[in-house]
Amino acid sequence: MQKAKKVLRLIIFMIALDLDLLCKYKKAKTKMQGFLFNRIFVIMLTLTVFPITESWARTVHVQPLLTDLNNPWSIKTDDYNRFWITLMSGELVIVEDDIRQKVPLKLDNLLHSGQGGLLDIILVDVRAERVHAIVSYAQGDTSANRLAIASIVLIKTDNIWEVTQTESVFVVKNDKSTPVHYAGRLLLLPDNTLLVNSGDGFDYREDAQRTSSQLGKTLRMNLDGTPVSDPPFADNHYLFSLGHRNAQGLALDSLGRIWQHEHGPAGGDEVNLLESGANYGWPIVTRGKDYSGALISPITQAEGMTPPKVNWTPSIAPSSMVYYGFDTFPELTGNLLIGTLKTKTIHAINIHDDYRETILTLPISERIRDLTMTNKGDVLVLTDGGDASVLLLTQGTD
Ligand SMILES: [Ca+2]
Repeated sequence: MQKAKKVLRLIIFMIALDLDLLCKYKKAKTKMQGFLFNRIFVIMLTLTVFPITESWARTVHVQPLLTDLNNPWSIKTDDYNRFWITLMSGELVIVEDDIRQKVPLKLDNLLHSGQGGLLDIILVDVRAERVHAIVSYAQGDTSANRLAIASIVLIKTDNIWEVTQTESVFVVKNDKSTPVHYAGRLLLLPDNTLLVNSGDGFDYREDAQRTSSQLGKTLRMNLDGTPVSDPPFADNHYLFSLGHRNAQGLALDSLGRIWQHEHGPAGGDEVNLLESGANYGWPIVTRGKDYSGALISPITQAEGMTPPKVNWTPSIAPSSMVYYGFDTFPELTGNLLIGTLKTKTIHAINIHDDYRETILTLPISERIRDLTMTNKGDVLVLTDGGDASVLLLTQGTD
């Protein structure tokens, strides 16, 4: 019976996807037809709810909202119920009233290769027809590239969004020849400064311990890219913390504490409580191994190096994190929600209850690229890859 239900849901989902493709074809013909097909698509998907089987999450429903996203990296929502989704190719997908627009960001010297491309976006100032955002992206070529930060202004005129301003904010000063381990996650702090995860570039892991290098660090700066007035390291005013590998998660909790997660190698994925000036150990202290199986370090703790609050060995490949402060899903209140590429699930970590972990398995097994929340506390999941989707998790009934 369960199997028959699964097959039926899969068939409905496939029909919905086909309808979405048809919708796009029709939309090319006339806007009104596209609008109608979009409506039908949304109604179809509303009927396609997927109950989750875990006991704590028995009332959660998963509803696909958007499909056919080509290698997205980040999703944000705003007070106008719009979605802002970055594509690694350098475009921003803006979804407003079921209409989607793709806006090229005109980033200086964007490198779309390997793990590089347009990465994260944060919305700094949001109005109905004007948005100021900050993005992170890979810049350069495959022999010399780096993480860069840009400020963009988007204006809506006659329902069309356009970039009217793109300015470089910051460029990581150390070039690397590997198009991987950019990290790239951004977080706006309450004091209006910006935190940036800068990766170790894979082949440059020793740099994570060098205060002279900006690789393998959390960086902090003003929104215009100038250094902050209270830097913890005298010799490099952009460093906030060091000893990181490839961090793709940053979140603030209800107490204003900063949480970060990072990919370990084979094992050693971590959640860290970030503090200014602290050293988080990589690559001297790790519970992970090299992909070859070789031990990276026999040391799992050391004086002066802050241990993780949570460690996963084997790896889960954490890609995204939000702090869940809503009570829409009471079981999740006070948890960090962490989306993963490897286990294709959401790991909920209760930071107010001894880091108790709950795993939410989604009925659609996809690598998760990013997470965010709606204003009502529903959870939005952005999947990974060339045919990615946005899934809406809502509270249903038993
Ligand atoms: Ca560590």
